[in-house]
Amino acid sequence: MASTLEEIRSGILDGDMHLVEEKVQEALAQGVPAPEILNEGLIKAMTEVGRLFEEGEYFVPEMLIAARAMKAGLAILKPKLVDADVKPVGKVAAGTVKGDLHDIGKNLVCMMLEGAGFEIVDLGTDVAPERFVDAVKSQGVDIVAMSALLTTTMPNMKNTIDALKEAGLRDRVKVMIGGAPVTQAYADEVGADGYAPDASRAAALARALVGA
Ligand code: B12
Repeated sequence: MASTLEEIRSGILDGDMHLVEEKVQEALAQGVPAPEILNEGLIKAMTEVGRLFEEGEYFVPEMLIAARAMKAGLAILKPKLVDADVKPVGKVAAGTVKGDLHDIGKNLVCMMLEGAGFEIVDLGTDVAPERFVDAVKSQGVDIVAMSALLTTTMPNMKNTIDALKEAGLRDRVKVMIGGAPVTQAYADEVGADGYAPDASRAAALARALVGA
């Protein structure tokens, strides 16, 4: 018979949020510690989702519904994790840069990062450089994650990095960038710490940037 943690994992892979909610409750009632449910259930399943996406077995819709199921489980688990004093792997301020309203990819990245154990400060879309700077100043952020889908808004990634430098904050945070027109070469050119082509690799990159 499958263990409850296995059922949570397969519920996430199938995108079955109701099953995931039910099984997370069941695991808690069985006395499985919340950090174990997080690591062996939710994060392990999202790692597998990322692998399936990279291998071309899952596409964006499968990834979105898996992430939604993971979030449903995480919502039940969160208060217990606070009780157990589980610290997130790191804090990420994520946003689509100024002038750009595309947020599907950015939201997917946020969900995968959450699935990888990060706390997310989602700044939304059309985020001006000074708003990223404020988030770093006031929220103890470890990583700034910027998304751009328009070639015309990509320069705002560099403008944000410059604003972080001007505010004397550049050494305090890692900067990662992505979005369809963005490349590793562009990341190198603007002085970002990392680039990833998709949400699954964004999660792996973020963990590497904080040394997790
Ligand atoms: C959906 C869409 C829209 C929707 C956006 C809805 C929304 N809520 O996001 C609407 C209709 C609003 C829209 C508007 C416009 N759009 Co539009 N849009 C698209 C479309 C079809 C899909 C984008 C998308 O969601 N892809 C799916 C997601 C999952 O992929 P993704 O965003 O690339 O994200 C992945 C990776 O890039 C990466 N990633 C993303 N962000 C980050 C961040 C980090 C840190 C990391 C590590 C990784 C990462 O991970 C993600 C998941 O795997 C694209 C075409 C395309 N094929 O890209 C055009 C496209 C981006 N749009 C385009 C244009 C021109 C526009 C408009 C200017 C049109 C107009 N004349 O009004 C406006 C601009 C509005 C604005 N100011 O932003 C052009 C851009 C051309 C260019 N070279 O700049 C495109 C390429 C269409 C085209 N072929 O012409 N658009």
